[in-house]
Amino acid sequence: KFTVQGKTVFITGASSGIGAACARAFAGEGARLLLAARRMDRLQALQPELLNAGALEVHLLELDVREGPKVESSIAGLPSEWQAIDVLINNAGLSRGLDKLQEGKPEDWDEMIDTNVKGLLYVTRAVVPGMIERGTGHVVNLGSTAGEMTYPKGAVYCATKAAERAINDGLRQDVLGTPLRVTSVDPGMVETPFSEVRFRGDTKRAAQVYEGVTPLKPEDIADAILWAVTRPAHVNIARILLTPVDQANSLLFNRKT
Ligand code: NDP
Ligand code: 8X3
Repeated sequence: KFTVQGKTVFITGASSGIGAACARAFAGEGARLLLAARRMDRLQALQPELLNAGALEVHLLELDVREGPKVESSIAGLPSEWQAIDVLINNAGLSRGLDKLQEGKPEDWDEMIDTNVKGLLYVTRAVVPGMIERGTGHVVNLGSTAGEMTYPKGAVYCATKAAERAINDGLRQDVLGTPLRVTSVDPGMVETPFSEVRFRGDTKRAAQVYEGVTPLKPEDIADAILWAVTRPAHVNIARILLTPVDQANSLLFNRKT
């Protein structure tokens, strides 16, 4: 088994939902946590709990993954003891709106593409060369059932997750011959602030998304990620697709309402 005790785990989007759950899961294994997001107050509020849960050390990084040059300089400028990243969890991401393509807002498209696709690329580009140099590393990317099957009014969000899938598979091919591992974790419906973000704070509309089903919890995704990372060093889990029992794919749900 690959142990994460004392290893440096970099999680983007650690201020909420799945990223925060990953921070808790890896804290419980005694990892050193490098946590990034735009909302530093959220990360600061999480820090004492993570140290109590067993994290060896926690370092916080204010980062907007959309800002390419800043991503590069922030990661290159980390204190030396935080430079050797063992595990990168590319989790930062979002959806904006649920609109027919012909009625969609280009600014929503930009935000999703800039964050979910370009942001993921920028962070990966800044971290992977060091992993190759040190001869160790695991990149975990957050995909989605949305990347497998497009749903109505979701073309652009779904496209970003289809892109994640191609990038995940491409990176695995490009690091072949190194000891690096590359995994995509692709959840279906997970109850997090994701829908509140999608509907720009409309909590009533967000709550409807989860009505009549038992969704996944962020901890379920963190558990799958921790499992993939802790396989023996010669085992690469290429992809994990997980849904609630009430969900068959990105279009088909068992709603009890
Ligand atoms: P949340 O809204 O709870 O968390 C999203 C995280 O991403 C926040 O920590 C946010 O931090 C961060 N983030 C967003 N934009 C940026 C940015 N520009 N720079 C840095 N960080 C950013 O949603 P989830 O936890 O649900 O989502 C996490 C990932 O999981 C996303 O990639 C999402 O697409 C994916 N996913 C979610 C599913 C779900 O049903 N919830 C299902 C499948 C995949 P901050 O705002 O502080 O910067
Ligand atoms: C998030 C799941 O179905 O809301 O990726 O797009 S979905």
